[in-house]
Amino acid sequence: MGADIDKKRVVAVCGSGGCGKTTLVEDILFTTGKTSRKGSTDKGNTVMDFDSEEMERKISLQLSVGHTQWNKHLLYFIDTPGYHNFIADALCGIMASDSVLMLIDAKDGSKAQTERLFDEVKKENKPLIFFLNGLDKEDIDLDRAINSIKKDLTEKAFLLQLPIVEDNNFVGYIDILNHKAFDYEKGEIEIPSNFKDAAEERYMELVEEISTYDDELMEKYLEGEELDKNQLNETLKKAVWSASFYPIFVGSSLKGLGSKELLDGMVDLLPPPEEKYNEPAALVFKTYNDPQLGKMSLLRVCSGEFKSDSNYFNVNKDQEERLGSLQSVQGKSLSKVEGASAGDIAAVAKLKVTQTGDTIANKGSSIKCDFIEMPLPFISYAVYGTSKGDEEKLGAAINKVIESDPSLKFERNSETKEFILTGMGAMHLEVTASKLKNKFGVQAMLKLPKIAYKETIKGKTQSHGRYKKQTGGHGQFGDCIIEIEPLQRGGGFEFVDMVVGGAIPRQFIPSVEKGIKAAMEHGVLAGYPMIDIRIKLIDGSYHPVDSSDLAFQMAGSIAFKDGVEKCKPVLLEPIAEMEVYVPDDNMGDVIGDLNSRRGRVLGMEPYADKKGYQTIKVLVPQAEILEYAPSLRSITGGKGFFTYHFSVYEEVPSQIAQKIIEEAKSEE
Ligand SMILES: Nc1nc2c(ncn2[C@@H]2O[C@H](COP(=O)(O)OP(=O)(O)OP(=O)(O)O)[C@@H](O)[C@H]2O)c(=O)[nH]1
Ligand SMILES: [Mg+2]
Repeated sequence: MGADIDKKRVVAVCGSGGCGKTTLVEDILFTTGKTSRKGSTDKGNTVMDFDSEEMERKISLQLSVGHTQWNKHLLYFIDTPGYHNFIADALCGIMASDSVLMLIDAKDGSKAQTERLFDEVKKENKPLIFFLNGLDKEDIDLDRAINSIKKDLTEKAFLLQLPIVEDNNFVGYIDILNHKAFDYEKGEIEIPSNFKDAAEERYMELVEEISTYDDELMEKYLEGEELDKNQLNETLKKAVWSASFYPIFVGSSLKGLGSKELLDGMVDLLPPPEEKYNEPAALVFKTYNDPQLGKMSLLRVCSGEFKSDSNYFNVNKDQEERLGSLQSVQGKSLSKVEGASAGDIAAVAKLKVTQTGDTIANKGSSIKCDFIEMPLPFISYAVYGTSKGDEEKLGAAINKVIESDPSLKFERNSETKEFILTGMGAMHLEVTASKLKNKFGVQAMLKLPKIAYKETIKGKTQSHGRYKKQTGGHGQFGDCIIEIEPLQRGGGFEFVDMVVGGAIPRQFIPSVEKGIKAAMEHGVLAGYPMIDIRIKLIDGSYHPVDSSDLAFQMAGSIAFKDGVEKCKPVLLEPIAEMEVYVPDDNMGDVIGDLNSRRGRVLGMEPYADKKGYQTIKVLVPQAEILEYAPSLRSITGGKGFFTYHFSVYEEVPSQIAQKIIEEAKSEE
């Protein structure tokens, strides 16, 4: 705030779980004098991971914002979570920033989640700098780390710095482009002789690539002429801005090595914000709950200026929205500002209609800042309150949690009557349960959801039902003969009235149907609803005084219950049509695993959105999907993913059906 637009940088800090993002941002805040001691995620005292759930688990669960000044520039950092369970906030962070700082742990190299995030950054066409972190760790294989970036992410990644590691001690780096070496403690040093060849090799490779971005430079390079430093640097910047060339910086955020050079790199090589519109527009990219202030929204101003305490407009909701005090953000600390302009990030409390992803603009505006669909959650658990009181408060509390977590879904399953919480993984749902307890005082229990089994019949029969009661005054009498027969899958329920000659008076025919429908709610095998059945009402009799609606309902119910036992009842289960996306190399194992889950492969084809991946279309019983996600993750090293939707009901194989029936009986 207060800086010229070309002196601002808005950067999302991304990377796989635990690669050191938060530690790096803490080091930057400390190095640039924003904090007086460096926060540590291990000690749970960072500016960025301020939520109690994060401190307890020592991982980032949601994005958070920090800012600092460097070389007269204002830098905003959006520290994002790395674990795939919390990817929604990483995506929101990418959308709110102009460029990305992607951390890679030098020990691990690129991981499945790095690939997932890099794909997203590519889609959005944002410039990106790599930071190879953790070089203080023992036995780092630099080539292996760089090759994993080149192989899994992009060929166009190039080291700008060559780390100097001596006897497992990371002491400095060579500035490859400028042929200079630095010791982090001593400052500039001679290039160590054992690094000269490697540095020269990297230089040639780098310059050859950079010169493809400028004809004049290319000519000079090919002629073997001396290259102008400025021209080289300018072209490097152009290449990075074009989002097709990715420089790699090195360091150790734990030891505080490399941060200053990285800051220089961000200022020099990453683009400033670009004002896209000629009126104020801001993206709300995060909603969270502050213990004191309540609902907080984080705004990334895309263009124009916003003033505190003024009326604006939510474009997505087509409603007015008043912004109270705008605040600058440093983790959880907020401080009031008068306004915010393009490229700034500000927080504002208690917006009425606004949700994550919405655009705030002037009244009547139709501008919508770019945002993306949140990933579809796909792991479901049934959620129960542990007491009656908890049960009552559960829905409202979950909806509060969902407000700050767009990748969570909550709904009631009308078949099983269970409340179903769906998220990105088991850990995501556990964290949600923990938030419910610690923030809203609601004890919730997660269980595997019930499967909406059904029952049907395979045979037909005729059945007679009679209900007769003689009490003191007038009695009850109903009597009917029905035929019960199976319908095709998906046929539902049919009722055919074939009564002739008034054997059952007209007004009681719907009563028989009603009685049968009620009986079908609870099947004879395991109590699941019955479907795909046709009833023909053939005949019956009545009593002029004693017959009633209720008596004919009873007669229908008795006829059905008696008859259905003789119709070879069977159990049906929901089958899902699933699409599984997997790397080519894992195809065999994934298909083997699907077979063991009673899956039937319908077809396979190359996955259009990602090279080296296949799509498997497969029918799988829903019961076998409940715990599929961890299995797929382990087979594919976290790279595989899947989507599914309900397809049809099919008969459960008898051995499995037997178990389900026994379980249902023992529950009763
Ligand atoms: N040796 C070493 N350890 C590091 C380095 N950077 C981070 N760590 C450690 O790695 C662990 C995870 O660090 P974080 O900064 O929380 O990682 P993160 O990327 O923010 O993790 P998530 O946000 O949960 O994805 C902590 O124990 C850090 O102390 C580093 O450069 N060297
Ligand atoms: Mg973190």
